[in-house]
Amino acid sequence: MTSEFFPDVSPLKFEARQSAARTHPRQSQRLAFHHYDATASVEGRTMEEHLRFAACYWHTMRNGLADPFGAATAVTPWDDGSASISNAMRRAEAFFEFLTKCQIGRWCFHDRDLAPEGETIAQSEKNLDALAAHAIELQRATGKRLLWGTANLFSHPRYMHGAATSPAVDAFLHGAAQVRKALEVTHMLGGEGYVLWGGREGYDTLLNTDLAREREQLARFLHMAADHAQSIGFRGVLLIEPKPHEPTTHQYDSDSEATLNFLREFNLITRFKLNIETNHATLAGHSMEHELAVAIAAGALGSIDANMGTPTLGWDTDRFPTDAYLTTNIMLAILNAGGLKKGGLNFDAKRRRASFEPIDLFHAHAAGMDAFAIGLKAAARIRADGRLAEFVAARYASWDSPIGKQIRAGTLSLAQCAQEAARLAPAPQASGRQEMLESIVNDLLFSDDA
Ligand code: XUL
Ligand code: CO
Repeated sequence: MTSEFFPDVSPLKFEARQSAARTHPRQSQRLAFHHYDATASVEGRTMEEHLRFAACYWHTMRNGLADPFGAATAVTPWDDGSASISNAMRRAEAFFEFLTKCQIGRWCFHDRDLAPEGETIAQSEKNLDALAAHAIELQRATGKRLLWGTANLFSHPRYMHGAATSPAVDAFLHGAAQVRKALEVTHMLGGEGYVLWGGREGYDTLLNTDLAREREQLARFLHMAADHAQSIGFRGVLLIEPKPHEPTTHQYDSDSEATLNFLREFNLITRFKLNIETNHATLAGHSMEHELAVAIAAGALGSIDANMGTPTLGWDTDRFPTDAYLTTNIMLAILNAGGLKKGGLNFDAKRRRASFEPIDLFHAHAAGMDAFAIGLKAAARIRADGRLAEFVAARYASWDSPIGKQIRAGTLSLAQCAQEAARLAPAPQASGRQEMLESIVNDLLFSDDA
């Protein structure tokens, strides 16, 4: 890389909290990690190996921070605002410098954030090829890896009625062209996964919608995408990212359970895993823990889009995940499930509109990374302490009795269960002890040796 895009930012390092405070007394928070120590070991693996952080190209490089009431505010000296290839290349260089200085090992992109859309499909593909060639050089130079790629099938007006689920076959065809190319570019860049987020794959009103037909179209599209991935030798994970609504009134892959049901119904369950996003869980009226638990129970957790919503607002605010309870719950679920495997923690998150300076990109990601490091350490303490797991095991102990085992094995009929019930002596109920368990989590989260 020739020029420096963030000259005021030195590569971020891990610093113990006290030393940071002493060295920089006038700054409320120096730009450094206070919890994320990439090489520190937790449960026998480094934090870097556990957390597999990724930054997303769309929010980091392409989100000017406009909102429905006001214009973009983000200061981006590396971007001349044009749709030229040279501008797109410079942006990519700035992004890889950002990844390097922020110790983020992975990245994610949509075809259209990386390269400008052309007048024709051929021109768009040529533009993407040019940027992919540049990105592979930048990956080589910096050692960064692609977590996943995806295609934007929701911004262009041609997708106003959906892509795969559009009533117009042309939109389906155009979407197919984009996904084919985005899959190939993802493969070329060594992507560990490929995501399909059905931005407009749903309906705004049932008055104009044939829901059964649209769900079949979506399933056909997903089979085609999976077939193509296989035919080009792509070994990464194919991921669906559930979201209930916004921009549509209802999206067909609305939450983990609905998506798993859809995948099973259309014989796609062995081909796709889920990319679970916190703010999408919130919009679906679920906790992130719930969405993760459902995916994990089905053996279908693929990856995570790490952000958080604003519960008092009804939108996908995509805030950086700085809530230590949230990150603790997420990391507890991940550790219990045996780790992220080929997935990662992708910050699908954007700064608030008023956090407009380039340095805020670093503050925001560092805040998210530190929050996940806090969560990882707390989750490991909860597991080492063992009280939560013991409590859950004890709560189900009656299922390990001979009769419990028989029911689980499927060898008892309902009538036999009824006979057993008649013989039961009255047994005391056991408390669920929710508040006690919540207090144990608090104790471990805020323990002095944290
Ligand atoms: C939108 C969203 C997308 C996907 C990728 O809410 O999360 O950015 O992650 O298309
Ligand atoms: Co997302």
